Amino acid sequence: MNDVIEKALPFEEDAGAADATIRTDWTRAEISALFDLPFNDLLWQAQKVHRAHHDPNAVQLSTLLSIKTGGCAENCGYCSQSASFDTDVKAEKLKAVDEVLEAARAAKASGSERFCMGAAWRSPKDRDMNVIVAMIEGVRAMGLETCMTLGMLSDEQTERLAEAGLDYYNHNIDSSPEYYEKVVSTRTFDDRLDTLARVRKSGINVCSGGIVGMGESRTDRIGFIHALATLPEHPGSVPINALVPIEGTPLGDMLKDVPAPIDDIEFIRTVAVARIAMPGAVVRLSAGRESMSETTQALCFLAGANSIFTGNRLLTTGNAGTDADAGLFRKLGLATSVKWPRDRG
Ligand code: SAM
Ligand code: DTB
Ligand code: SF4
Repeated sequence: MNDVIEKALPFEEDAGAADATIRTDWTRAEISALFDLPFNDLLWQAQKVHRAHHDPNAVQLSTLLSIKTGGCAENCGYCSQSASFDTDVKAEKLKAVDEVLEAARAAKASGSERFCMGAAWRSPKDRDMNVIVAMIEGVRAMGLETCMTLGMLSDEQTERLAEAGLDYYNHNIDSSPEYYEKVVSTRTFDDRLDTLARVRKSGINVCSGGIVGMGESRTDRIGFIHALATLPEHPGSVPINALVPIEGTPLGDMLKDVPAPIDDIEFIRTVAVARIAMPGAVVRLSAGRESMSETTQALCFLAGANSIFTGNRLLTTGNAGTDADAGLFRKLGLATSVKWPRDRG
């Protein structure tokens, strides 16, 4: 093992139980060395870290609902919902609270533990906040964890979400700081960090991750994990999306003739490195599962992913579907009821 790799590992190579120390002082060289490990060693280290912090045979189910679709003022190059691109998605109004609560009830009945609500906004309007708060309170009252993703937040808006009892706020950094500016020009990487800082300060759990397969390089994937793992606190959950290429978006059009914008093994490596760098986080295998083989998904779970979005839809695109997920979980002997370390005594 070379010096850089050895230094990158937060535990002894042959340790029986991994010393999966939580650190926020990772260097890019250390993250890079993890990516460079032989695949079997990387998965072994990821599995050791995973088992030190999480139930190894449980994967949390979340359900996603678009509460406000399309017409977004931002120009994220991957997104079907930007008003800047000509896609099949039409702009809609903010959904009514009852409709959202109905969907949450169905999600709970199908076994989901977390209900995530997404809006195609640059940032919420203050006039929408009462409706948003009513959605959070209604979903919480059903005993579901709540997550919202509404774009950039002001201090006041963040406080209102915290007072309403919001459990998680999703706000992705999406890629490395360097690649981010190639993908979006209507806001900056620092804008994203500012909202994340507000959320963290308010006590709401941070959910932040990004997208792999946007044409970025390995160096960008290193920068992406490094940026997350060196935040003042690791996000409580880290969604790793595989790009869903959408016709009419700059990235969808650029990558439409590329058979596999991200190699499966490189995707699994990214999940494993996220697991090792952020041992306590719930790593969510998010968009892109519809076109992922069962084998790739199984290897992602082995690499430390322990949450998925279930159901037939994400925000505007299809998803693997509840039946397919139930079949896969049966084959893998996975439980959906997550026992976190604090519950295991
Ligand atoms: N407007 C809010 C925002 O951008 O923060 C919330 C909704 S936005 C759709 C949430 C996240 O979904 C994005 O940050 C991105 O990581 C992911 N996403 C959007 N379109 C995607 C696609 N085509 N493929 C994979 N992930 C995607
Ligand atoms: C996240 O990281 N992935 C989810 C959730 N956060 C909001 C969104 C995935 C969207 C996939 C494309 C679509 O359905 O429009
Ligand atoms: Fe808007 Fe979010 Fe889509 Fe960007 S990712 S265009 S902010 S909905």
